[in-house]
Amino acid sequence: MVSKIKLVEVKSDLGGRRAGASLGIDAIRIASYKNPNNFGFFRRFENECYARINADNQLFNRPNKHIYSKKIEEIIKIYNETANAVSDGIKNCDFTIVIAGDHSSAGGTIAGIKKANPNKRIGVVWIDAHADVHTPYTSDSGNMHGMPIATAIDDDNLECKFNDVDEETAELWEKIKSVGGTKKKLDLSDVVYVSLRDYEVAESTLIKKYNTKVIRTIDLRLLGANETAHSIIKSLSHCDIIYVSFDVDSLDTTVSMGTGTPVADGLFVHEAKELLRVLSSYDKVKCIEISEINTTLDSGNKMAEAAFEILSAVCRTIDIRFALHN
Ligand SMILES: [Mn+2]
Repeated sequence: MVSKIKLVEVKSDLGGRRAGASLGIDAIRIASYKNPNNFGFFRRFENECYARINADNQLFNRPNKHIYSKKIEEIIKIYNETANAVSDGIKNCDFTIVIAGDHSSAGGTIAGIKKANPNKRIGVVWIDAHADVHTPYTSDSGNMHGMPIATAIDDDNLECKFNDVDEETAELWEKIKSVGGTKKKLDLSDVVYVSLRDYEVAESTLIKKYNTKVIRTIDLRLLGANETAHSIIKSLSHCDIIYVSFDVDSLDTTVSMGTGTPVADGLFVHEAKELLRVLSSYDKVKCIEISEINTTLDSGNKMAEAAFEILSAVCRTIDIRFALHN
């Protein structure tokens, strides 16, 4: 049986340093045409369960008014639209998949999950080379794709304050944190990081403060992706609903360089695929996001092809999950 999966496409590259992440949305569709068996794969989403949020090709068309949270005004708009689309998916569809450009959209996704479930405890599996828990007060770059988790935990990490943030930026930061109805949407101790390997002291201070679980690439490889997935769900068993955020820079640089901030020593495709397949077999997992495919930095369309392989495995698993229930 085919389940009712909501697809939310967030076509934006506003949160990163390099333009092109917004093209990842179309690159993954093109990747689906490589194998004739997959022709028509995206047709299943052409129903009431579909939303596309369009802000492509704006990275260098907008001035940088706020250097510690670049493009924050535009990104607040994306947060609101993403939150509404995701909230609707969580409430009215069997499962929600977000395919995003840069990873800043994930804060909007978390806001949407919280909006749909204000009284539920949210757990997050963050599969990413980066911790994405910077705030305008701690960020070196001011790029908002490094801040999505920080917009959800209501802790600005002022102990590690590094920037002298102006009043307007501070106000906009409070505004973006409020999307979804509450500033505290998530406890950082309810996040599990997978393949985290490139982060700053300010971020590791927060990770230590909340005793957040970090599964390194080597840990996953030694235990196996399948067992790792089960252990993650077990460690989030006190949470009511689980969101899996997959930044393709969690993948190893030998897989592809088609992402804004590639980092060595990442996951292989078969590991990420098995991890996401097993995670999505659990009923508590309601939403998965794939982000940061940048084909302009790739040779061929390798990263999108890897992401599509993982996406189709997730969809197959969701279909099986719902067939078992119906
Ligand atoms: Mn990320």
